Amino acid sequence: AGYKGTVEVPVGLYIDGKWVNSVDKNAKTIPVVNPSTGEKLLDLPEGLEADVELAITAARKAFNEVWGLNTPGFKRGEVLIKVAELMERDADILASLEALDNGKTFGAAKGFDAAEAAACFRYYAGWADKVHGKVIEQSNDKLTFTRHEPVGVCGQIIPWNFPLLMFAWKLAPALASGCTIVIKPSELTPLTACYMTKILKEAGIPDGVVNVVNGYGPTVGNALSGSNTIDKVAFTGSTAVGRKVMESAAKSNLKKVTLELGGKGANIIFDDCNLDDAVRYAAQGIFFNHGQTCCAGSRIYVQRGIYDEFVKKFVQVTKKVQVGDPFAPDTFQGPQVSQTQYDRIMNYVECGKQEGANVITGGVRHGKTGFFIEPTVFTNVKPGMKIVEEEIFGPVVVVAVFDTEDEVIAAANDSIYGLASGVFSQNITKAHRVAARLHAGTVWVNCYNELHSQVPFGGFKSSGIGRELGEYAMENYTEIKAVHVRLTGYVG
Ligand code: TXE
Repeated sequence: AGYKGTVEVPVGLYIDGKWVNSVDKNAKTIPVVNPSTGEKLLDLPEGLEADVELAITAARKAFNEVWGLNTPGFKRGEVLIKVAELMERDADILASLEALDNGKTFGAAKGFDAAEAAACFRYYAGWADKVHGKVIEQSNDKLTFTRHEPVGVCGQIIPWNFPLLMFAWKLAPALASGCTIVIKPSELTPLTACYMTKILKEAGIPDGVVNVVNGYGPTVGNALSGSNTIDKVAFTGSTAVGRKVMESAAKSNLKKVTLELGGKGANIIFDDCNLDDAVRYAAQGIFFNHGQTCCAGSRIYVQRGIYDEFVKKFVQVTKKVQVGDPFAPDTFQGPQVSQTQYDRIMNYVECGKQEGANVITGGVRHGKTGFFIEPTVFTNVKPGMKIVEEEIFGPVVVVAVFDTEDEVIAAANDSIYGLASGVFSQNITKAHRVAARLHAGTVWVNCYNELHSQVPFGGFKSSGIGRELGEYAMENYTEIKAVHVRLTGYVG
């Protein structure tokens, strides 16, 4: 599977509509590695702080002169539809780049990442001409209304687990609102963002409206969050870096901040569930995207009555997860994204063994080259273990047993994170009650990992601030101005 032709990918910085290299002589290159082989694909020219400044200047000019309220909403919408159409035209190319760079399977990259990313642009195209304020009735001598204005220039920092989809989640609502953007892809997975610059240009996004500055976090990322001239920063990544982003924002101009951070999803399986469905969703909930998903169901809690049977069936399904070449049609799980992530995950596996948990399948490297890990299931886990508390971000799941609803709610909520959870039960009353009691931004009932552009996504607690997607994301990119108009003379 995969795209068979030849394509040109502009691997540099995209500033003010031009593909350029850094203006800083000290700029070096970023090695971009194919995680399936561990070999270097190319050296990508890095950007530095001076490039961020140029990109911000271009974005400010575009905001003041071209985009924002200079382009009516329906026109912005038309361009976003065009972006979606071109992404659909080039889906094979985008999916192949994603598979090469990130290691996700071509099938998932095309069927999920590229498709959902295009759908996200299409969805926000519909919002672009529906940014409305309100008239607030006061009295006959006064007109009061609100304007929902674009925030301005936005800095956006995205991770490597869904490079193209995160690019879309960030760009689409910001562009629909009328904002202009400087975005930093992850240094590990820059290729789809590089290709997207061609699509943005072809679709008619005016120069300067979107600027892509590739580079590392402490340089380019920090220059965005610490800028005094950027109006808002949106970040997806680790909770540790999210803290830094918020701190830099606070120390600079107090720009608006939205954060989408880590998770440790609790997936609760009651003994009155449809067991076969629960097993399949639980496996998909953790192994989708090789476990590199912030909302992964990485803690499975199973009620005692079905625990043994669940574990038996879950191990059978886990053993059937095909690990291997992302371009092979039957592969479900490719490599982890990098050596660093591979090492991190294997350290957690070792740690789990030392803490006394049992590996009942997996726990070892898959193959000899690349960063592949066998899907891994731990049982005999206890609260307080690192593998129960910390985000592993790999194909590693812990399965625990519970007796009562109160007990499992307490265990599920006993986490610094609150991104997503699952509930499996055929008892509709119980399922709703449990969904309401879980401290999480998303609760899936009798399903897992369902994401739609229309539905908000984000975290309680240390999983983040704000919501992406849906109508809610438009709020992240708009400022509300209250205008009071006195219709009579001076009132003392
Ligand atoms: O993430 P980082 P890493 C979690 C997951 C993973 C762990 C580490 O648990 O194992 O984080 O991954 C940029 N200022 N998630 O270290 O560093 C960086 O260049 C500004 C969960 O790769 O947070 C990249 O573009 N930006 C997560 C982005 O932050 C900085 C997805 C994310 O990388 C920066 C990824 C700085 N000082 C990892 N330092 C999710 N929520 O889905 C780095 N960056």
